Amino acid sequence: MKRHALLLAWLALLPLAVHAAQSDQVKASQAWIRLLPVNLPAGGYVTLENHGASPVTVVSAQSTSYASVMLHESSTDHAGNSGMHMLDRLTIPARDKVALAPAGYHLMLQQATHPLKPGDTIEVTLNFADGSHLAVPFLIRPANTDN
Ligand SMILES: [Cu+2]
Repeated sequence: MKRHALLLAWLALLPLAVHAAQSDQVKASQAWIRLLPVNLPAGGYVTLENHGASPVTVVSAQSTSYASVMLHESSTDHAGNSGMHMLDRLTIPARDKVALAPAGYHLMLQQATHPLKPGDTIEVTLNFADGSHLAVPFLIRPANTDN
């Protein structure tokens, strides 16, 4: 009887195993970085579209071109002061999209590991909650780029 219960438990887990990797459900587009002078932290922007039937969650990001990449959200408090805070995850609902854009969600890239100039393309890897990864090319654009 015990063995039967174990088998049932195992079968219940099967649907999870056949789920596509979160990275396979996501299409990244319009990825760019606003390059600021004197090695100031740069904002990274991208539209993430989830084509899957289940939500996907970005838990971190990294790049060989920056020492640190964080998920941030810009916000304005009731007094009108703007600031930003770190997010430890960003979820994209099933069949929906989330835009990382100026004044909202963004990647904060700090300490470039090599000289960068407008027109360059660097790779940023997004890490998902299920352990899958998506490497996204980001175009480096000048500081005065319009949103
Ligand atoms: Cu930020």
